[in-house]
Amino acid sequence: MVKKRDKMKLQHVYLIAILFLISCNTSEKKGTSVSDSNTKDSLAYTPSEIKSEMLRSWNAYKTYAWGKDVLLPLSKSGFNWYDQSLGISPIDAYSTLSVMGLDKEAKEIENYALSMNWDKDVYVQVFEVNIRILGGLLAIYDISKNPDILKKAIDFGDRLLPAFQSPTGIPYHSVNLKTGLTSGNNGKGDGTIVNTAQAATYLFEFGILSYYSQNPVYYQAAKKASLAIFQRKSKIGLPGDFINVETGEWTNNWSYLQAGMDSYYEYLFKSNLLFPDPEINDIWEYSLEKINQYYSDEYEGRQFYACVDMNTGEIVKRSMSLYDAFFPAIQALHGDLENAEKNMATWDWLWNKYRLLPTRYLYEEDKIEYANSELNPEIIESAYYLHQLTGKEKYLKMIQKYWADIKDCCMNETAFHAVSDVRTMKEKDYLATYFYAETLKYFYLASVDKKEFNFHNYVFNTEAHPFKKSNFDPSKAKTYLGIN
Ligand code: DMJ
Repeated sequence: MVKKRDKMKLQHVYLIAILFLISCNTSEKKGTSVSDSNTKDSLAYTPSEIKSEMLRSWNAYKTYAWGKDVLLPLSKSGFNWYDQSLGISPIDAYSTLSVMGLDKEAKEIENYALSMNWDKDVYVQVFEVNIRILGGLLAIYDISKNPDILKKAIDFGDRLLPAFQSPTGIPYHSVNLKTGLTSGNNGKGDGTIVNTAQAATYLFEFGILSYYSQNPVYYQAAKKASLAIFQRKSKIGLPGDFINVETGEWTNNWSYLQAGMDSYYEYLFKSNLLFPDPEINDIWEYSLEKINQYYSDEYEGRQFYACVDMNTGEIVKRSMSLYDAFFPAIQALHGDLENAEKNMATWDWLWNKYRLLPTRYLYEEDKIEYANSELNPEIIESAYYLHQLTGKEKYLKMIQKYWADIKDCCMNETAFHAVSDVRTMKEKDYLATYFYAETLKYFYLASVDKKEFNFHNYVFNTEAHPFKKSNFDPSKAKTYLGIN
């Protein structure tokens, strides 16, 4: 079947050929090609289009999955991560509905969050619920200033704290929200083995929770976990990717930017933007140097970041996962635009190969390792940051292309759906909660005016919940977070 987008492209080719025959000299003189302006015009979208797609997808959740964690858009039903629902989609969706000015829908979620009772006898993944539920609740509070929401966030944070009571201070994989017992299973043991992102992606949300509750206990727990990872770096200065939270021994010695380590690095950088902490900032600066020294891999003229051995720095696998597309955003915000732009060009190249990113791709072998795509946000996030920070039109065009491709492959009568293989675009019955929290938010923000949302005034958590910098006074933060 010829895809809609392919048909559009064919029409453009004919149009361009005709225009070229008629007036090739003129277009050469102007220095802009006809194809450029055609592509731009045909792919441009308006904020109201994204807003109405958000509303349509949100209403689909309400119709078919209300009260469940996730919408299954093909079977038109819902799905819970655990035995009981944690309301993950609604809590994740709030900040996007709110930035879009969909206040009635946002208020509905605020009330829903107030009705949640966290005293649930379920083991939850500490990492996942921290970025989505605690991050989501804090975003609701940051925007609504409803003190009862803050109480809900504190209650939730208190229920995560027992996970950090390990001999190393690194949290166990899972914690029971009711009993505080730790356990769970991530497929590698009994909950004592976690990956580095699960170990140390807490500085940001726990910092905000400490700030608003004026109780350093949360930030201090998060900081202890991040320090525990950093202090166990190898002789050449790299952390590994899996660790035993009780013995502090690495159980795997690979090191990379991909899922499993990504947000450890992200939070070393981002938490400093809200809560300057010299100790964490030094660790970030040190880590960035090591990333550039060891992960950076210029291969066949493109900038990649490889998987390396934490002890030798040797490349063990030339692969990229769609999650590490977050890194150009971090590089750009840090001020390294040169590397950010090179890195972004590589992600865009991979997107153009498949018109979506596969979950993992082996660039040396030119082969897909995991072919599914859950409509993840990272590549859009990075293009958005680069557009904001360089002002270059080409990044907006990339975002417009990503939106056109996502509509083409993955929009259905219900909402949107994931795909199980980017080569065949086979539909998958799942709509990740971060599609609401992140993917649609970045598309929307990329298309609105600075007056509506000024990128420079916010810092986003790893789930794209935006926090206004002016809400946090750095001198108060020192006391509230216990920063020396
Ligand atoms: C999100 O849940 C977060 O961004 C997380 O850090 C990893 N990536 C997913 C979306 O791809």
